[in-house]
Amino acid sequence: MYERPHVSKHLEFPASFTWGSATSSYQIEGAIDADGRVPSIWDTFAATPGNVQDGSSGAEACDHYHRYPEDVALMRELGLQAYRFSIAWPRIISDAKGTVNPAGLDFYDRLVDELLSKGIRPLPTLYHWDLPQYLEDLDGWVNRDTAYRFADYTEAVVGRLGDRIDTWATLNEPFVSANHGYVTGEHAPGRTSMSDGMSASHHLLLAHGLAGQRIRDLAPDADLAIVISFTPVETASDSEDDRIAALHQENLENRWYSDPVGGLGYPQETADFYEWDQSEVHDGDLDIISAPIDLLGINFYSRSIVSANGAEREPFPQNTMGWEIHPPSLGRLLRWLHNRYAFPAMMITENGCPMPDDIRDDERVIDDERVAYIREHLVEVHGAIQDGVPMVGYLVWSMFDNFEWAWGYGPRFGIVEVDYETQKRTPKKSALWFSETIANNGFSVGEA
Ligand code: IFM
Repeated sequence: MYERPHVSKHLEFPASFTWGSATSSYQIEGAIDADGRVPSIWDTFAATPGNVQDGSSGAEACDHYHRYPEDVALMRELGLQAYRFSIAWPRIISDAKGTVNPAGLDFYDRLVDELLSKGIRPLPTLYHWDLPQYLEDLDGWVNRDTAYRFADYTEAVVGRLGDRIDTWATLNEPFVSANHGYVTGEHAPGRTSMSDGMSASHHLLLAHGLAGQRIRDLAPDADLAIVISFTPVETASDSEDDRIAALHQENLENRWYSDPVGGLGYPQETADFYEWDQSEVHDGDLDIISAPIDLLGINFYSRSIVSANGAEREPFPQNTMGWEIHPPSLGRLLRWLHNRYAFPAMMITENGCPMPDDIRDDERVIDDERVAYIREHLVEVHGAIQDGVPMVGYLVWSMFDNFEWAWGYGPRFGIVEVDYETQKRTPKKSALWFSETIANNGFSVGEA
């Protein structure tokens, strides 16, 4: 068991610290045929039996597309200061020719206005895995042209919303897009080729860089961000084989994206190990990718313990998806990121956990384990801030229970329970705790 850090009783966060929650388009919106939306790779993937554990899809999800006023009102009630959502590319660009769908933009226009009218800062991410199917039909992220299509899509969105957005995030977790989508096949589009995964990773990063240029041109006052997932890797033993396995896992999962964005290029030993000749990397690409960002979004859930013969886990507590709960890894990660890259600011753009949620009083889920998870991770964020790490906010994943990709609706990450039969939203105990934490800009250690 890790030892809980010894901390003073009340943890106060900086006055400018931003508290909020996060979601993504395909996981909550539903309304997949509304107002000219075209199919995404997730509609196609989920329609194939066996791809999603419970056979479900995001077709209805939380019906947020229609219920957003009620959802924003609940955010306001809880006192959230920011809301991170993603924009669905298939709602905005209808075909490979680049036809813009104004009705799709209208939805996000309404959502942004609704948030602003309630004093909530909109934090959009431009790509959270729902690639239009027509682009996958042209080879998806393996096709360099997709990066340029992403920049055009970005231009359409920033052109419409740019007057009200202070921070744009380009991609969410490019590692998962490239790895799960093109290497392991566990996510859409379900392809299984290491070399396709390498191409996809580079084109995703290129897309980030090209979109960043459009954002800088169209919204020069806005901050530019990318959201990267980090799962710190530890080696299962000191053996040479385990050490090498851990090194490549660490490079692939954690440095593959942040190193090029931070100006360090791709981790060469791992590129060599996978015999990636980098022929996709054209002259100038790495400069485009490493153009300065203002904010690094960090998604953190767990760590990995890696051995040459497959991951070995120690018996630490795990969430319902089998991910180890290990808050100290977050504190270490934040210090490491700051030392390695010194990005001007960093924000936790996702952190949370699926729990059984099987204890309730008459009204709500009593999710003390989720409260403990969030609190212990916030202790780590607070500790990093004390050490000078420029952490500017924390967004809990997720605002709502929602469609957890290949797991379907089984895992529940929300601080707000969603009854998928009735679409009723009920804040869990964690939502009330989070609300109080926001109101106090901190919390006392030891309370639950
Ligand atoms: O639900 C996902 C989210 O879409 C991206 N980050 C991890 C979450 C939990 O798996």
